[in-house]
Amino acid sequence: VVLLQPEPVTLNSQVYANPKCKPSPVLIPVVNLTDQNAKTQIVKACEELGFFKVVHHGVQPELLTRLEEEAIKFFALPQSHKDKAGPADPFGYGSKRIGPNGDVGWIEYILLNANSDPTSTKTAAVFQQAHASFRETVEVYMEEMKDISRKVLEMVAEELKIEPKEKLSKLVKVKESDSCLRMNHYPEKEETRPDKDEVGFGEHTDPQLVSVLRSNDTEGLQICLKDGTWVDVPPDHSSFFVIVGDTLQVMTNGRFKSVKHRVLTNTKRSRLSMIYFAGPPLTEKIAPLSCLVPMQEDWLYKEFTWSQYKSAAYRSKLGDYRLGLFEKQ
Ligand code: GA4
Repeated sequence: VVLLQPEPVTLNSQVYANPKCKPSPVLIPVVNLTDQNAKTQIVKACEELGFFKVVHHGVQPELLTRLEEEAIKFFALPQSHKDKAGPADPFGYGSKRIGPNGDVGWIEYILLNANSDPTSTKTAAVFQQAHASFRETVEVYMEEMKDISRKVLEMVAEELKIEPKEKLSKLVKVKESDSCLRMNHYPEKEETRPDKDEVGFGEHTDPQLVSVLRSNDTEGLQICLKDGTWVDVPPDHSSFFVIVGDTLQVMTNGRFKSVKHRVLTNTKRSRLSMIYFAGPPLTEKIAPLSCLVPMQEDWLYKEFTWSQYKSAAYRSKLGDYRLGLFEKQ
């Protein structure tokens, strides 16, 4: 893991194309999931950045290509077809509007619940409009993403000596876990506004435990360092990026940081990303882990259920600091 290298390094020539973002000397930590030091590297990255890249993850490249192709086909459907699966409520197809409180972005997306909820008519409509094999590909992909989140959380637990050792991973493994998959399509830039960055997806932290992101080879994702600097994340379509969410920040009592991130679109190529948000069951009580922080007076956060946190999130704007409501004074 190489962090904050003193010498500027060439990350990717595309990175320099974004005028809002200076070339950055920061390298994104890379974790080989099969390496015996992976757990130490993961914890270090979660503490320092709340973000890292995963290689040797074991997911077949064909699956990634297949899902990407199916998603491209969906987004290429006539607008009137896609609109039958929208507006997102929060599941289903959404265009430009993100969440219920007025946030917008240069984006269209599909949001799907991992526990395919038969009552969600919007989810059903997505699959009705899509190619027949889309649902199956999505299901296989979600299983793989659940597995990556489980592995990451098991390694975190091992390194931090969390007891019982399935404490974190079981939250994403159980069938009640409230996880979802988002497919984001950032269309090519309009020729009429060639040098203006559009906000594709505004800055925010993810509310869940961890998110696992995969994109095509198009730039746009940026993360915010602790000092407030935004840095480009060079795209890599064969790897995954893991993002620490608010829930893991709370459970580690702030030792891990949920990383602020955003997507700017300033490109002639469209960006396609899929993100799996690994969340706990709705009724799960979230609080700092007593094996890490035995004295309640040292807890930085009040206890809440995931359901309460989610409701609060859906009352907030994308960029709000949602954890503030649950901090102890
Ligand atoms: C951000 C992370 C995930 O994409 C998401 C988003 C959700 C949505 O788009 O429906 C939210 C956003 C996200 C946080 C604040 C609320 C809820 C939009 C919004 C303004 C699916 C999630 O879980 O929280």
